[in-house]
Amino acid sequence: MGDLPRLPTSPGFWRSPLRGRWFTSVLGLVLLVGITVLFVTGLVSYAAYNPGLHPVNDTTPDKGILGFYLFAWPTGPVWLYRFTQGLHVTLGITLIPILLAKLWSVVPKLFTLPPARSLAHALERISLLLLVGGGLFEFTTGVLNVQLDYVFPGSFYPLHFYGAWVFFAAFVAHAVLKTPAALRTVRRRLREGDEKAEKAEKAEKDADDLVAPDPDPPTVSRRGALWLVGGGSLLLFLTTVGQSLGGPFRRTALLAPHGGTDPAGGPNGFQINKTAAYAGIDAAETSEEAWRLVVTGHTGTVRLSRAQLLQLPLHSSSLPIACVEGWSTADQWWRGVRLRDLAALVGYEGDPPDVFVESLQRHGAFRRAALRANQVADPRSLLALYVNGEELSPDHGHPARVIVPAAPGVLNTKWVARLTFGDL
Ligand SMILES: Nc1nc2c(c(=O)[nH]1)N[C@H]1C(S)=C(S)[C@@H](COP(=O)(O)O)O[C@H]1N2
Ligand SMILES: [Mo]
Repeated sequence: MGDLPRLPTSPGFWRSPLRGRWFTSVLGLVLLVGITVLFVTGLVSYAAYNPGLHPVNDTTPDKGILGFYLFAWPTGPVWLYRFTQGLHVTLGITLIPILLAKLWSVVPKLFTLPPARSLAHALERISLLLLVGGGLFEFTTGVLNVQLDYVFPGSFYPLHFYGAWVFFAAFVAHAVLKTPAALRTVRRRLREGDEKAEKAEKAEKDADDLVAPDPDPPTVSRRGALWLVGGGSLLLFLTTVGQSLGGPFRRTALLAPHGGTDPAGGPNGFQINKTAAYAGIDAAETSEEAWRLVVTGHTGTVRLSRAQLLQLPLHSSSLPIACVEGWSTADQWWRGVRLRDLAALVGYEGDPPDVFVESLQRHGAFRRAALRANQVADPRSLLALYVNGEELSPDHGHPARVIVPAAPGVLNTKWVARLTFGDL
């Protein structure tokens, strides 16, 4: 014996007795379901921006045929984006321990020599690099966007979108190759006295290339290790999900960004994304004397002071704000003028068109947005002047903001200055 193998390329280097097909298969099957849901809800999130409607809505303008699936985002149920994006972010965070445990369980395979035995083997290993690299990239960019307002060079959106396609392509190839064997490994149950099955099991165990040839003594069983990983996931889930449930649960979201210890305690009683100061909104521009809403359509342009707006029929709707970052608010009680009534002021009776919304903000990605005709037509879509029985606070968009059912927060433009109706 004497010399212990020291290099990771030697199988003897890896000594955990936990590694083996069963452990890897259980984690792999959880990821099979989880990552598929992440991919679908991620694509859905991009569609919810209505990127085909206008370039300002499009966070990934060079997507080409990868946008083949885009569809017009509906306005109901009102909690639609709350649900899809809450699921996307909460699930992504919950799966982190599973992903890391899965990578750990197969890490010896990344080091096996020779690097390639054949062309097929070389291709398989390249696809594994895309799988591992793509997975780490998607989880890292996602978490950074949620937690840190992002720190990567370039926009989060295209990186996360293209990364998702690369990752998911490698993931599908991997799943097609590995799922049948993983299912067999997990399902295997021996009937008493079934010699054939016993022999098959023994043969499979001998062929288990994930088992360490020279393992250390166990400190925890494989089942115990799985419980540990699952417990980590559960803990992340419980400290994250409250940000998507809102209301009293918001306080349980210890890991959630924004809002500090009392996220519901802000002005108007719900959380703020960007403040008026951050957006560079000058109080002089929002005053009763200075502010005018400029509404344009095919019959011309109308300028309305806030007092004149208040002369129009006011309506209420209970709608949440749901951010791409995964957090959302419970329904808030908004009051204001229907977008379709404003369209009617400039010549669109009955069948309103799309609208382009611009705010007082001069810089920043979300200072303007386009809304589709179905969003304008919905009677719950408002240019809100009040929320929860009070004037809109400066941070929530005073003097007026858009609120549209089922849409991502990005489309709920604050500090609105101009509405331009017409087909976009
Ligand atoms: N003008 C303007 N409107 C905006 C934004 C912005 O940066 N500028 N952010 C949007 C985003 S991303 C979200 S999630 C919501 C948040 O609304 P709240 O701060 O009132 O909670 O406002 C939206 N409206
Ligand atoms: Mo947002």
